[in-house]
Amino acid sequence: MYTQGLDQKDKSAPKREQLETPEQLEAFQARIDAEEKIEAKDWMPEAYRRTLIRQISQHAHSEIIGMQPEGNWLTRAPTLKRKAILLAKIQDEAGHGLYLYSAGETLGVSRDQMVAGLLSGKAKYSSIFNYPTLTWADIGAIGWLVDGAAIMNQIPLCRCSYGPYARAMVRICKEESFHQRQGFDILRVLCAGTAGQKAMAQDALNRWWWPSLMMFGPNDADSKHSAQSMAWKIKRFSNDELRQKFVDVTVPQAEFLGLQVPDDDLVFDQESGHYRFGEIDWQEFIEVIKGNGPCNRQRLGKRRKAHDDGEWVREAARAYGEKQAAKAAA
Ligand code: FAQ
Repeated sequence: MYTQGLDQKDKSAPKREQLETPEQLEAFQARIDAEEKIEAKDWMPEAYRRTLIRQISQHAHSEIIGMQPEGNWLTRAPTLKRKAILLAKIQDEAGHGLYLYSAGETLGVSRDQMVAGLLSGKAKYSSIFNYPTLTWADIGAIGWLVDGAAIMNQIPLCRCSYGPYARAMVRICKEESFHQRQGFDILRVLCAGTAGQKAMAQDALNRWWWPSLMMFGPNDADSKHSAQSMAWKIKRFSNDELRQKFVDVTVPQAEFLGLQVPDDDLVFDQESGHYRFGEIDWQEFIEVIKGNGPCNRQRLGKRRKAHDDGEWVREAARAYGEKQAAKAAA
């Protein structure tokens, strides 16, 4: 059904790659090393283009699927004000998805192809959005931890070597920063409330802490794309470096809230100035990205239904386009 996947485009890629000369590759790397931005019409190695399409489309899909866990609480937000804020945040995420699909399109892949990759299950989206939002405190935890982790990863992407992606990230990061604060504020209020409210906040932290650390991807030793992506300055920091920065910033915030980070091995190392933390359950991470997380089927099922329900809109737009074209030709 969803057949216009990314891989169709990729079939011709090795042929184009074979035409690349060492001089072209060297000149390209020299531009990267000189911190020049690569723009859509510039020459680029096919593997660079493919890496960007993979990362940008996965990033866009994450923003779109990421609307679902929070959407679950729109009708049950505790006050009108919280509801209005949550609605605005979720709309921002949709906007991020759209800027990112546009950035992806500059690399010669259509939005339809990228969306088909998501709907067919071929393209990944962030593991974090396959966990359920069981209580209102989960909405606080998503803003504080998930948007917090997203910012940590995305601020360096504002300096990504590919211009259209880097520029899209500037606005996205400003909005994510507001999202992070609104999440922290939800938890701040709950933590200053009744014992039951504080317990709800603690329970949310217990469930979201480890999946948030997984957002940064596998450990550096197991990250198959990191070395090349860093050489091309798509990524500026490794997965483990960003995860460490996130832990260092977030643990004092948990302490401020009076919450306990669910990690018995967590300890501040005076010498390095960093927190040391326990081992991530990588088996859980692998299962989630293989499609076996608690909500994977529900998330993709809902997205496919939304896509199918929207078919009449696409059909109407096509018919209108044809009418306009016929009129112009007459
Ligand atoms: N989930 O070699 P690496 C947000 C995959 S946006 C699923 O280390 P790379 C906003 C990876 O794709 C959150 N898959 O890969 C929001 C690769 O598989 P592949 C999304 C993961 O690309 C908030 C394989 O594992 N942010 O939260 C994950 O160098 C609230 C090997 O990994 C971005 O996408 C994972 N967590 O580094 C929205 C940021 N981690 O493709 C709504 C841009 C790794 O070979 C509500 N992306 N994999 O089949 C990146 O920075 C990078 O792509 C990484 C992964 C760091 C995610």
